[in-house]
This record gives sequence, C-alpha cells and structure tokens, in this order.
Amino acid sequence: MDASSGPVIALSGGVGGAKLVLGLYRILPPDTLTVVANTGDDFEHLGLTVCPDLDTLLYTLSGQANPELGWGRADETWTFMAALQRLGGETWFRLGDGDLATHVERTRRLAGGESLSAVIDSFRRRLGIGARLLPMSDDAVRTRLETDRGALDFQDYFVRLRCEPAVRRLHFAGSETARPHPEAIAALAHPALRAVVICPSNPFISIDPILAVPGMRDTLRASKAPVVAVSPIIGGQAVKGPTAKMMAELGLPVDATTVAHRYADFLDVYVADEADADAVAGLDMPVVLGPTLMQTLEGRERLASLVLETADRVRK
Ligand code: FO1
Repeated sequence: MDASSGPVIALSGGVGGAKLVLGLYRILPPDTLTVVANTGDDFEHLGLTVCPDLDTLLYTLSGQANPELGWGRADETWTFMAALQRLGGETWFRLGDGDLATHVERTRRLAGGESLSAVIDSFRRRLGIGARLLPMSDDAVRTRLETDRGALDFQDYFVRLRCEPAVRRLHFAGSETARPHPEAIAALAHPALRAVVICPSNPFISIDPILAVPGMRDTLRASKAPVVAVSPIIGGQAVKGPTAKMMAELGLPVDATTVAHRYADFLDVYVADEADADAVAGLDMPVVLGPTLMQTLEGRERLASLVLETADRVRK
C-alpha cells in the first residue's frame, strides 16, 4: 500500500480539535479516518450521561454543529431549559431540545448494558458519518481540577464557574484502571498507518486525559507512523478557551513551545502558526509553520492537507 493511502488517526477534544477533524474528514476517504476522543469532560447531569467532546465530533462531522456556541446543535430550541427553569431545576448547564435526545438515548442504551463505544458507533452510522469515532476508553475517566477554590469536577470548573478559578493541578479520576479502547490501540499499531494527528485541542484538559489512559502514550511512542501535533496556541494566545490561562497558572511559558514539550516523547513533527515562528525557533524537533487559524471550511481543509503532507515528508 502506498504510504499516502494508509489510515489516519486523530486524537481530539471538542471545538478546536473537531475543526481539524472535519478538515481531515473532507480530504480523506471517510473510512480511512479514526478519531479517538477525550471523555474526561463526560459527566452525569440531570440523570443523563453527557459526553461533550464525542457529541461535538458527532455534530461537526454530520453537519449539525452550532458554530456560534462551539458545542451543541445548530438551529437548536430551548423549550426544555425554559420549562426546567420554571420548575426551579438546575439550568447552569444548557441542554438544547435536540441535544437532549442524544443524552436520553445514550443514557438508556448504557443502562441497557451497551458500551459507550457501541452507542457512539451506532449514532455515527445513523448520522451518516463514514469515519470511525472512538471514546478513548469505555471505562469512566473524569477530569478533576485542584484550584484556588478547592477541588472541582470538570464541568463545575468549565461551565458553572466559567474557568475562573486558578488551576493548580489536574488529575484524571479512573485513568489508572481504565482500559484504552482496543480498536484505538489496534489502529495506532496498524502497519500501514499514515499518520497520527494530535489536534489543536487544549493539552491539559483534552489531550492529557487521552494520554493518561494506560497504554496510549506507550503505543504512541512505539508508533511506526509519523506523529504530528498542531499547536492550539496562535500568536502566543489560545484561539478559544482557557489553554493560555492554564499555562500561566501552572507556571509554564505561555507560548506554542509548551505544547510541543508536553508531547516531546512521542512527537515527530510540530505544526505551529506562522505568527509563532520566533517562539518555536529554538525547539529541538522538526517544526513546520503554516496558517493554523481555521476560520473557514477551506482553512480546515488547508490545514488538514498541510498536516498530512508534513507526515508524509517525515515518514520514518
Ligand atoms: N459549554 C458551556 O460553556 N455552557 C453550556 O451550557 C454547555 C452545555 C453543553 C451541553 C452539551 C454539550 O455536549 C456541551 C455543552 N457545553 C457547554 C460544552 C462543554 O462544557 C465542553 O465540555 C467544553 O466546551 C469543553 O470541551
């Protein structure tokens, strides 16, 4: 098999990662792409299992994503939330009416004994998505943060407190005993694998939980395929979300090099933005500069092409 027709794996969180995943999906034969998603943001809310990053990927790849919010569905209605508010229910985490169907059906099927990956695989097929979408593990892993306001569950920190508390430390409860999804490990070890793409997601809350699942990091280190990461930092700032704020709070340099250093043990090449040329100049690894801000569909496809071309060039 020619290297440039082999399978591709992307490790992704929600919003930022999903943009590059969509670019990859649009330029590759759909069945060559496998996406391994962070489930550290998942939680139980109102009796439902909510999986934000998996759902952002499902909605993005099926053309239903809400571009303004960055999560949930486009053209959503909010009757459920309004009714819940009238009853004095919890409304800090907003579940749209259509989105609610995803959580209700997932929760019902999980309670019936199906694995999360089986439920997601069924949803993505029903939604006409040709790429494989895998949770990093079928076992529960939950991101928790130690902050200046005490220990917080991820969604309490992220949504209820709008990322305001200063983060001191993160940990991924359940990761010690979680089993990586076997298809993810098999895909990473595939002899014809073309590339592993680490999407421009927040390294602390989106990619680190995936790497914390036993076996993931070792399999990446041993991968024969090129591992390419795309910087989520552009011009020294995060495009969206708390990445830069967390870097500062954790005592790390607020620039694109911090992300590259976190992945240094398995990374073959780092794709950074042209605006960060000076910051990454001293990095002790191959770096490719390009336009990494994905404001349009074309921008997503262009970055996806650059990432794959880069992988093909550094092929071991
Ligand atoms: N993010 C918010 O900032 N506010 C919300 O009310 C909210 C609701 C929500 C509902 C379903 C879902 O899948 C995601 C939702 N998110 C919301 C995003 C979620 O918190 C993500 O974990 C973060 O965006 C980090 O990826």
